Amino acid sequence: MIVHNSCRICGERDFHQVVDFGNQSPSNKLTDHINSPEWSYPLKLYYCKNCGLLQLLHIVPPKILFQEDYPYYTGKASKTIVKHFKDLAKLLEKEYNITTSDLVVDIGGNDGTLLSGYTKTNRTVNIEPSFDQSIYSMQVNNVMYPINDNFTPEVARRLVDLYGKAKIITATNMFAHIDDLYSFMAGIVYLLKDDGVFVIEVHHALSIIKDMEYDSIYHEHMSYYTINPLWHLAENFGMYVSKAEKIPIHGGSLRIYFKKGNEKSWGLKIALEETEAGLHDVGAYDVFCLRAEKSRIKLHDLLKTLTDQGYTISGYGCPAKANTIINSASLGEYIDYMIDTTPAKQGKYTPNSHIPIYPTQYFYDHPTDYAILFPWNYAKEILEKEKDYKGKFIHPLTGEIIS
Ligand code: JHZ
Repeated sequence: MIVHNSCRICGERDFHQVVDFGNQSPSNKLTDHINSPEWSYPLKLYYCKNCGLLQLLHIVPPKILFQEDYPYYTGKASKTIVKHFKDLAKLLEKEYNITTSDLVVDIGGNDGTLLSGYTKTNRTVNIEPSFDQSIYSMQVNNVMYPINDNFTPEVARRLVDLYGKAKIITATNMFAHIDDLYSFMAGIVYLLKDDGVFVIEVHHALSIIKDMEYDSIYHEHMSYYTINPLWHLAENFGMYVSKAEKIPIHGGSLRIYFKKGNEKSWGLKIALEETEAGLHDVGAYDVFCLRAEKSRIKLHDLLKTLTDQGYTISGYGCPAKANTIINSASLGEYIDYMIDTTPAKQGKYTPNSHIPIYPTQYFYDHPTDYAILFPWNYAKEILEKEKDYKGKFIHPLTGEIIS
């Protein structure tokens, strides 16, 4: 484990501790057996008082987090996210006039879902550290060049030598996973054409703090972004933010477009909203910490009461964020089982709490009185699909009964 003592973006050392979840196993490290050995690492979130970046300073080696048996498959996660990424590819290829000769790159492209959405070029590159995912992206989603590696300047150089520079580079739901942002951005500058665009999507720290989405805090997410640190980063690399949008995915995310040049960055309206929400003031983080603690106590007490009354409880879906909630609120003993649509998660056990994970059919064959809707970000899709469920869904953050 690496322990930093300075901010990943501005290098300053003045931090405010936001939350401390103690030692936790990484959320996607599902175990094969109930007694498999597990490693835990501190899970603590800090706020940089200089540039405002929310970040973890205790870093689990990326090899452990992303290379070995990474079980998250975008294409299996939800219809909503698949549509989201295919729509993004279509939008980008239209906006940037992509033609057959253009190279498009997705970094941390997972199973290739986003790249499968391009229709104007098939020169697609997926730079993906997980071996299984990169093979899958080629076999199932027709990615032309799967590169099984982490993205570094060296990989960028190799890519340019082999296939030329890229017109579009995307990094969605992986930009928060990068520890060495300076090496990463140097690679982007090298790989991107001068008139190209680099697009990222990250969970917005404003949503995390305002809507108390504390479950987004886990080892994979090393940074939690507001606009200011992204401006800072762009400027350091001769780039600017050419567009900044708030999008609803994952409970509220940012979609940021970076281009080469020294123009003034966009995103002021979002930055003002962040200021109004108090995100430049440590008080907002103390309030967040208290609200998260209350939420955990409320959920714990609800599950205990229901169990004492003889009701049964399952977890509907096993996203990574479920494990932050289960472990930080000590819910393991109240949840009989979890189900998940992802084959790579089925037959395994949740980290630390050791709850078995089954395919969705198990939920129909062994219905519980209550089911915790851990992927609350897909509530609409799930509630539509499960309208015949006789039990009740529980929202894991508010502790409210949904149906
Ligand atoms: P989901 C992901 O996190 C992955 P996760 C990653 N860590 C990241 O950075 C964030 O997104 C932003 C299951 N499910 O997307 C499938 C059902 O079982 O909310 C998935 O395992 N039945 C890279 O893992 C999970 O829920 C269903 O009907 O926290 C959803 O995972 C549906 C709709 C989903 O994010």
